[in-house]
Amino acid sequence: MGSPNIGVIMGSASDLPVVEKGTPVLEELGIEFEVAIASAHRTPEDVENYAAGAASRGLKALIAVAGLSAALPGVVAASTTLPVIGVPVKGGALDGLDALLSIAQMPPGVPAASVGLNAMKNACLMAARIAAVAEPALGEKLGQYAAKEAGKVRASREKLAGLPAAPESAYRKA
Ligand code: RP5
Repeated sequence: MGSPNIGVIMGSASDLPVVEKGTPVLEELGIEFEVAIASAHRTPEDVENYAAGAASRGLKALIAVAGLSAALPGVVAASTTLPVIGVPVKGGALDGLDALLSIAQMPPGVPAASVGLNAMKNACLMAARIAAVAEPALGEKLGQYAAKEAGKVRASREKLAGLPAAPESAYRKA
């Protein structure tokens, strides 16, 4: 067990179901990660300390998961120079639109990337791509992962049986 490369911080334990939908891809890629719970509004000092110390602990990218006003990714981004990927959690009165916009609409000078609502797998893959910049072997694994995903799409065309499906040649360069 090496030291974690990726930190996943969530605003509440209620975000765990979203987190657990994505972290298996980090395990599949063999990436060490850690998970944390800290609220930008209820434990702000914990968030700032976690973010400020993340780089010195060897983390390469942070994924911040939050719903409602979703201040967490922005507060994390304000306390580190590591890349921060925000995951807006679907739910609440506005079904997550508030969280999505809160993450995406950061003020200039404090960048936080955002993926789509509950898109934890993409956040994990983006963090993996960031870590792979310094780790070619991980880039290879990401290539293999993409090839596997492409194979699933191609294999799914068999479901078009009985329908006027496009010929396989249609998917190849003329
Ligand atoms: C956010 O408020 C959390 O990330 C969570 O998505 C939402 C609700 O938090 P709880 O009331 O479930 O603790 O800060």
